[in-house]
Amino acid sequence: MTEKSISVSMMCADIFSMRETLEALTKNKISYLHLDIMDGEFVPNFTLGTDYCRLMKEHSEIPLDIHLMIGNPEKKLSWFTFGENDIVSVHFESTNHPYLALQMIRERGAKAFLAINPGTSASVILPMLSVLDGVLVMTVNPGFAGQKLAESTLDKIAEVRMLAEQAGKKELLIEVDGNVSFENAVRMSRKGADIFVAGTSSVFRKDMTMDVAAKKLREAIETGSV
Ligand code: S6P
Ligand code: MG
Repeated sequence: MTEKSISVSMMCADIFSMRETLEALTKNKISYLHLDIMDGEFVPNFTLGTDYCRLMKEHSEIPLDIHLMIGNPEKKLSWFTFGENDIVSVHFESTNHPYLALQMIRERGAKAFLAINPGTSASVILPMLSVLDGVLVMTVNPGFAGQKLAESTLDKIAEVRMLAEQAGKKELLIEVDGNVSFENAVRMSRKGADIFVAGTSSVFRKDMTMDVAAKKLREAIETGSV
């Protein structure tokens, strides 16, 4: 089985204490920095951008996990700093050319993930399995932090896992993004998720320190209980 890992949602981090946050994330052995890129069209919000990616690459050793919520990402990939060991996700719903976008990500040595919205069926991954390293199952509507879990997405995690195994692609990674609380992480882990995006529901909670929250989340995903 693949080792389970945590990717922290940087749009939830306090920009005024970024240096301390990056040190704390390294100390807590966080696997990825999840960078939400929005264009105000594909989703109704703006968040992080190209300079933010570049700066994170310059100031942290932690691999990037770039989540592109932008229209026609294949036309804009060259704007972003990423390479080997990084993950880049493009949305199935954001382009007529998801296959091409995934190929372009892999050509740069990064891991290509297909992101699917709560209303998109798991089966859309099938024609793209050969150019995919992972699937990002959105467990809330993309656009905002602090939302409530879309319950139907839990079974979709298991469906993605089943489809990949049936196709002989056991190594396919499944990432979950949205309301990954300690309790929901347990449920997602049991359904077969590998990478957990940690935002205001866990690592950036106001009522506990990052050290405590990261430890609790890791226990939840590894042991399957809270
Ligand atoms: C939402 C975005 C996510 C959020 C994350 C926040 O569009 O893709 O990555 O930042 O879900 O986490 P939480 O725990 O506040 O839902
Ligand atoms: Mg995201």
